[in-house]
Amino acid sequence: MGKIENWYFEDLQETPSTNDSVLELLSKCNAPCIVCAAVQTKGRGRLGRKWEGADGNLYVSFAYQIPILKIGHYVLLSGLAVLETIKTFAPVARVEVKWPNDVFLEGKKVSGILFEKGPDDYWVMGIGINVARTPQVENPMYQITSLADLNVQTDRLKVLNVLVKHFDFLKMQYEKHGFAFLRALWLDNAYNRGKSVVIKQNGKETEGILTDLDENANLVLSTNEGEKHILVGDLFEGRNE
Ligand code: BT5
Repeated sequence: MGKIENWYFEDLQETPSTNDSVLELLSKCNAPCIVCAAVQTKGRGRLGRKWEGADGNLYVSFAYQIPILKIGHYVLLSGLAVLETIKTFAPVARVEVKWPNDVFLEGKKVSGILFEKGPDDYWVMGIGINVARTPQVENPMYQITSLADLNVQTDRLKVLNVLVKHFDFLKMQYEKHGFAFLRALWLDNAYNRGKSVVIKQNGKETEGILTDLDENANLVLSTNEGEKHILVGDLFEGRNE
């Protein structure tokens, strides 16, 4: 077992899902830890969806303690850490956070994040970043890209080291300045802010202008029926541009 900054760390050859492997490491070290893998065979997304891999991409999971009432804040924080990481490697590209915590590069999905509950106060934050290849995905929900598509030459472990630094820094800033700091940074970098969006959830659609985030990190939409606060769902571009 190695270390990255203050995190215990393991890099595996292959695993079904790093979100499961990090729980095994946590049971051994009983402290915040990170597991990544060169190959992930059964990567998962939200709601039972699949996360597709390709050679050279990053699959990584962090296990750390989060107070239950702050989960929404950490969901945003994780997306911002990935956003800053992608910006480090692609400084002139358009990089945005798409609610709740996808990261888009030039309008296409480059990263997805999955939070799952661990033991006690621990949560698992699983992050996939398309580094070296754009994987084949059947009927993707959004267009997909990778750092390699922008001719960025790097490797998954370099990306991971930068990601850990950004995550640690943002977490420290959040602990010092509170949610207002995250909210401002998130809104400055939000995909489709001020534009029409559709949130799909369980076959239900809500359309409105993406205006804000509330204190609990819910999305605030301005709709024909007034302001709506959205807790979960998938965000798509709206029809009334
Ligand atoms: C996510 O789910 O975007 C969360 C993905 C989290 C993956 C990481 S990898 C490390 C850790 N271990 C795991 O097992 N998981 C985490 P969701 O918002 O539900 O989006 C899933 C959808 O994104 C799929 O249905 C596809 O349409 C699309 N997709 C699948 N693979 C993709 C990829 N590599 N790049 C971009 N989009 C992808």
